[in-house]
Amino acid sequence: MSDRIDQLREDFRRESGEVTGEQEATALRDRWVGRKSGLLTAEMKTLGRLSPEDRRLTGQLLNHLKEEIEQELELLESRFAAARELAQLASEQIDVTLPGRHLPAGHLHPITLLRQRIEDIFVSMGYHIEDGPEIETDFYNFDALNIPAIHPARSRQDTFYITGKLALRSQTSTVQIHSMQRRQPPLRVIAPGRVFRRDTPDATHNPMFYQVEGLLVERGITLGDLKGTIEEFVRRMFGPQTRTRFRPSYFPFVEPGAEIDYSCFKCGGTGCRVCKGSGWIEMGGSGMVHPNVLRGVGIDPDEYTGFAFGLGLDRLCALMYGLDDIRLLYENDIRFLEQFR
Ligand code: 2NL
Repeated sequence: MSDRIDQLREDFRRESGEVTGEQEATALRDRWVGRKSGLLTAEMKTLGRLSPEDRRLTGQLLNHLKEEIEQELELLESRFAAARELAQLASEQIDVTLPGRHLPAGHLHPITLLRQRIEDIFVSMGYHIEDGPEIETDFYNFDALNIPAIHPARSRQDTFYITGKLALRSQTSTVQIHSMQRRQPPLRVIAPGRVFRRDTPDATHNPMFYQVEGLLVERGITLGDLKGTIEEFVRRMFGPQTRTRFRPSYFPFVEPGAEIDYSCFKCGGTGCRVCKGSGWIEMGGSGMVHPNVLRGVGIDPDEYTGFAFGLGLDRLCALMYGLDDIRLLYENDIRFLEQFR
């Protein structure tokens, strides 16, 4: 009997030595220790036919062989399972040092960047940002602003008319006229937007450009409030050392009116290429809102006073970024725009 068991052992060893893969190992397990038709299982079932003496001895030998076989099968299976795992890991390996894929993302236009900086400063001083139509009646564009019927700004030479009464707005004051009609003072409004004037395009002119206008109407407002507000604005915009200068000027919608200059952000006032040697840069116009303008929107100029100002973004943008031609801002040349990323 023990010869037979030795033979079985030898057979198993030979067969296990020929196994080359996981499936073959499983087949080997079925063939030898499978519950139904395993060779060893069948051998165990013959034990019942033996004498108690032989059964004990043969049983021991068979159990011993079974343990050997189980051990060997487990060894084979774990070896192939480990190999499979390694192969899978190798196939799923990723190189974490590879550079990422570049996702192209957009960015803001330089005029937008500038507009947002200005808006942030005035919002922090309590102003609301307001918007309005780019096509206006001549009431909002001219009459409400105290611009005389014969004023050259009304001419077909200077303004883009659509019909006799409708035109592309030539300043965003139109938005502020709407604001004053809609709401009662106290009022603090910023009106950024596009405006249109019939200019021949050149390095410093474009028939469409961007403006920010501001308007404050409250009780007891004076020219001092205008100067203080503008001084605060230019310091926040160009740095705390920036000085401001007001030159008397005339606009039909204010009285008195003034042009605002600020000390050059490049040279600080000593004179350079940016300020053309003068030390000063023109910012825009301003003044105390004309009583006729207030009356026109139903505000009593004896009860309320206010100031207003307007500044252009295009030339400011060109100065700040060193552009020699404002038309660059509208050509949408990607090589130009990408520099503001
Ligand atoms: C300029 C001139 C200015 C205003 C704009 C204004 C608006 C209202 C009433 C009174 Cl609703 N005034 N705006 C005042 C003075 C000057 O701008 O040269 N802008 C670039």
